[in-house]
Amino acid sequence: MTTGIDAALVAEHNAKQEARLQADYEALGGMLARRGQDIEALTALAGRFAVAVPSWGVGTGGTRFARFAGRGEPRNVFEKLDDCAVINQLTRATPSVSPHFPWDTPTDAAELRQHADALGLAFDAVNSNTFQDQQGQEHTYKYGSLTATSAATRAQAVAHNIECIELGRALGSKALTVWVGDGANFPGQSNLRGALERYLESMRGIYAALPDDWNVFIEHKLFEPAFYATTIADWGTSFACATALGPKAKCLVDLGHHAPNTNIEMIVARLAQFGKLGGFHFNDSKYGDDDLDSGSINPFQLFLVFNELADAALREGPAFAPAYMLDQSHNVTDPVESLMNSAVEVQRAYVQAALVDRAQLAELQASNDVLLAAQALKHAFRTDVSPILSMARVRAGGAADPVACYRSSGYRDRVASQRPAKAGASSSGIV
Ligand code: RM4
Ligand code: MN
Ligand code: MN
Repeated sequence: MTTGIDAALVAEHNAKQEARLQADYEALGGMLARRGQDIEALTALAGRFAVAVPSWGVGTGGTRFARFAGRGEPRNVFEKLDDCAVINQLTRATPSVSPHFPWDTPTDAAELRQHADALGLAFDAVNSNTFQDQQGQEHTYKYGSLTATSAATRAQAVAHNIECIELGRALGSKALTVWVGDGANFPGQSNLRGALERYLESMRGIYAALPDDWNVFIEHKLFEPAFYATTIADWGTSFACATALGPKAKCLVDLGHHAPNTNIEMIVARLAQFGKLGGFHFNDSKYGDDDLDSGSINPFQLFLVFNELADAALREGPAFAPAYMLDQSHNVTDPVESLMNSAVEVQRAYVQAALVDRAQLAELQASNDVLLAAQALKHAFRTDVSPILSMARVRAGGAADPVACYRSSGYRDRVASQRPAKAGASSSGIV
């Protein structure tokens, strides 16, 4: 087992940053106090924020053209968890991991859970995979899985999802995320309505296997790998299916799964209003399902999503708790660095949204003061809350500057020597 980063090294890093952080924190605290805001309350809020890390994100990703392997990539789910633990150790914002089966299927689930426990990690939603064939699989998913015209293929896909629920139970998870690439590449290839009817029938089989305290998250995506018509392409279809299935079915919003310029925050508001917002896959995108680092392209959009979430939390009360997960592919950066940075960017949007004076905004909206209402949001978005995020981390035992601390630890060099590259490892694809 790879041990994380030496606590003494983190303490030394924080000691070096202490004077600067204290000065920045006091300056920001003074500025916020003049606006009637309490920095301590915001720091406590930041400390309560958590987003799950995708197990598949700690390996170097790739595209359908190529994959350029990274150094010291985790070779199995245990090593993936070791890397996830480092992300949480330094950010204190990622206490859980979302696993993907069969990529992460352990031979012994109890052993995996023990490993996670020892690292201080829990498991968030489990993900099924019927978008690629696995070795020894009887029926191909080439023409679809939950929507396949072949009943045997559909049954196999349903059985896989039920196995994921069983595994998830053993790991302490409480939700299954279902994303399928099913759809058509040509007009005429598939009966559009028939495919959705088959999807619903398959999902009913999966839904029936959910334990009482579980949810199933339906993840929509506009296109890819189906380029003409994707069966679950949009939030409307996702919402209709979640409604048809029942209260345990909810919608999952992956920020990269929409057409460019889609108003994602409005989708969030709609799903929250009708009680179907299950969770998020955070990432960023310029064109499509780019899986870029959260906040790297459009941080204002991320802020606006959290602005809707803050509004929903106020209206719905403590029962409103969508699952926050990252879903990214790191092709040219160190995945640990990208995931740490991304967790902090999502946390940043969460804290910035809390800066919005909702009562004042409601008044501005009621009096149609368009300019000041827009400025109320911009004002919050422009506030640099970095000292709050750093202080929350340091107080929780994390690092003032996670990437700097990680680099000085030499973790990547250490795992590179412990994890020699696997001969014949995949040269393309997302994992
Ligand atoms: C998909 C989708 C799913 C993820 C796979 C790996 O595009 O975002 O959430 O499980 O990629
Ligand atoms: Mn996703
Ligand atoms: Mn995706």
